[in-house]
Amino acid sequence: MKFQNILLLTSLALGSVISENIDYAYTTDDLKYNFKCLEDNKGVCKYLEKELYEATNGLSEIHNLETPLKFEAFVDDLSKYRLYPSREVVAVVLNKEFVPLSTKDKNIISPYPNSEAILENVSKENENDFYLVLNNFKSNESYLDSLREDFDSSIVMEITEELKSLGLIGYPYGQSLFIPKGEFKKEFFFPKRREPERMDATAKNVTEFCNDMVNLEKSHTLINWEDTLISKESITTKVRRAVKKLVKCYVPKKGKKNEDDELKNNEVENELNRIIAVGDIHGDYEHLIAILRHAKLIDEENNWIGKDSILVQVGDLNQRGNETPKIYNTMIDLREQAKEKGGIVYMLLGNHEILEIQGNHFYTSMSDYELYGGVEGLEEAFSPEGRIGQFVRQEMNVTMVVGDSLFVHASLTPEHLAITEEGTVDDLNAHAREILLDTPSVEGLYELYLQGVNHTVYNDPVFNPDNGPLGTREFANGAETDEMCSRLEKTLELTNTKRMIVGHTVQTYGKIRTKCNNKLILIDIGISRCIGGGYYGYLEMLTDKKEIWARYLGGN
Ligand SMILES: *[C@@H]1O[C@H](CO)[C@@H](O)[C@H](O)[C@H]1NC(C)=O
Ligand SMILES: *[C@@H]1O[C@H](CO)[C@@H](O)[C@H](O)[C@H]1NC(C)=O
Ligand SMILES: *[C@@H]1O[C@H](CO)[C@@H](O)[C@H](O)[C@H]1NC(C)=O
Ligand SMILES: *[C@@H]1O[C@H](CO)[C@@H](O)[C@H](O)[C@H]1NC(C)=O
Ligand SMILES: CC(=O)N[C@H]1CO[C@H](CO)[C@@H](O)[C@@H]1O
Repeated sequence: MKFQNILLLTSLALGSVISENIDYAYTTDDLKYNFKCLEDNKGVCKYLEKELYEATNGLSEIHNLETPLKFEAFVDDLSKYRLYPSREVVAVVLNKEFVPLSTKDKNIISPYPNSEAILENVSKENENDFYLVLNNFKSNESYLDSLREDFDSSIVMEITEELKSLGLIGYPYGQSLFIPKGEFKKEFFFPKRREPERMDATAKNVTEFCNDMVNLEKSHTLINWEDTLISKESITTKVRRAVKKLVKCYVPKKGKKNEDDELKNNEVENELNRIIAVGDIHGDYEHLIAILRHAKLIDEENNWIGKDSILVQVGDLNQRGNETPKIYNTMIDLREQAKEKGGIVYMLLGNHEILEIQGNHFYTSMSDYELYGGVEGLEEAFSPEGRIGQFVRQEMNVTMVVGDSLFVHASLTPEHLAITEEGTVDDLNAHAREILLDTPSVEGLYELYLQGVNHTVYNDPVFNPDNGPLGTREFANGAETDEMCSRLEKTLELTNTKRMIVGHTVQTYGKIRTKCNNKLILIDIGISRCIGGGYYGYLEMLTDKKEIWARYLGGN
C-alpha cells in the first residue's frame, strides 16, 4: 500500500504522468482497479486519480471484503450523459451492463452512452465487478473549483453506496435507521399497561443499536466535507423581538390570547446578523456543544457569545442517545441567556418531543432512563409540572418564519396549513399549543383512555406521525419532480417565505443537501453518533454577505 502511494506521488512530482496516458493498476486490500482517462480537462485526471487512490485506501481500511472487488475507473465528461446538466456529481458507478447501480442516481442517461469507449479501453485480462466513471467537470470549471477538496469524500460515498447495493457490506451501512420496536399499540404507552420486561428489552435494543453505530459505522472517519456555499441571495432576518422581558401568562386554552397581547405590546422589528440552523441532536450532547462552539454561539463555559445571532434548532433533541436531560437544560438556559445578550434561541418541536409527551419511550436508551431516574423520572420531567414538559407545552412551536425562511421539523405542506381555518403559521402554532397545553401527564392520558377518550395529542393531524408537519418525508425523500417542487413553492407562497429548512430525514454521509433549486434545505445530517454517523455540521445564513453556507467541523 505504502509503496503504491510513494510511486504515485513520485510520478506526479516528477511530472512523468501525462494525464492522457494515465493507465495504472492499483491494489488495496479490498479494491483493485485500473484507471484510465477518457477525456481530460485541465489536468483533472491527474487530480482525480490521486483522490480516487486516497478514497480506495481509506475504504480498504474500514471494510473487510471476503474477495477483493475489481473495477475499472474512468474519467469522462459526465455532463454529456446527464439529464439535468446543472446537477453535477463527482462519480457514477455502472454495473456490467453500464446501467447506474445506485438507485439514488436516476438522472444519468442509461445505459451509459459511452460504453463502447469504456469497453475498448478496459483491461481484458480480468473480469470487472463494476465501472466507476468520474466526472471531469468540463462543463463547469467554477463548479469543479468549488468541489476540489470534496472529491475523495464524494468517491468514498459513491463506492460505499455501490458496495451496499452489491450486498457486499451490510449492517450498519445498509441498515435502516429504525430500531425494531415490535407492536406499536397505544396501550403500551401507558404506565399500568407496560410490561417491564418489554420496556427493558426495548431500551436495551436502543442502546445496542447506538453502540453498534458508534463501533461499526466508520464512513465518517473518511468523509470530511468542505464548507459549501449553498447560495448567494439576499436574506432577510427581520424578526419581531420582545423588548421587555415577558411576563409569562399561560393558562391552558384561555391563556393564549393574553400571551399574544403581551407580545404585540412589547415587540420591535429588528434586523439580525446571522442565523445558525442546527438539525436533530438525538441525545448527543458533545456534538451539540461542539457545533455551537464552532458556530461561535457559546464559549468554553457554554455562555452565549453569539451577540445578535439567531439559533434555530429544528427539534428532536431527545431519544436514541444518552444525555437528553442535559441537552434540554443547556438549551433552555441558553435561550434565556441569549435573550439577555441580544440574541435569540428558537427551538422547534420534533416528533420525538411529542412521542415523549405521549408516553411513547420506545426510543429511550438505558442510560437516559438512568439520568432521568427511571421511567417515572422521565415522565415527571415531561409532565405539565416538569421543566422540559412545561417548555415543550408552553414555548416550542411546530413551525416558525424567521426572516424569509420557514423552519419546521419534517416539512410543511399546503395541507398542513389548511388544518386551521385561517391557514397561517401563527394559527397552526396556536392550534398545536392549545392541544399541548391541554395534554396532561402520561398518567392523566391513561385515565382518559380508560374513559374511552382519545386525546387530540394522539390523533390531531398536526401531530400525525406519518404525514403531519413533524413526520412527513414527502419532500425530503420524494423524487424531485416539478410537481413536488411546485407543492413546496405553494407552501412558501402561502407563508410568504423563500425557503424551507427542515430536519427529521437523515441525510446520508453527513451532507447538507438541497432540493428544488435550494428552496428546500435538509439539515438533519445524523449529528448523533447513535443514529449512524455522528457528523458535525450546521447551516449558516449571513445577511450582510447574502450567503447561505453549509458548515462542517471536519473529521471526527
Ligand atoms: C456552474 O455550476 C454552478 C453550481 O451548479 C452554477 O451555480 C453555475 O451557474 C455554473 N456555471 C456555469 C458557467 O455553468
Ligand atoms: C430487540 O431487537 C431484536 C433483534 O433485532 C428483536 O428481535 C426484538 O423484537 C427487539 N425487541 C424489542 C422489545 O424491540
Ligand atoms: C415560538 O414562537 C414565538 C412566536 O414567533 C416566539 O416568540 C417563541 O420564541 C418561539 N418559541 C421557541 C421555543 O422558539
Ligand atoms: C380511540 O381510538 C381507537 C383507535 O384509534 C378507537 O378504536 C377508539 O374507538 C377511539 N375511541 C374514541 C372514544 O374515539
Ligand atoms: C475515449 C478513448 O480514450 N478511447 C480510446 C480507447 O482505446 C482505443 C484503442 O486503444 C483508442 O483508440 C481510443 O482513443
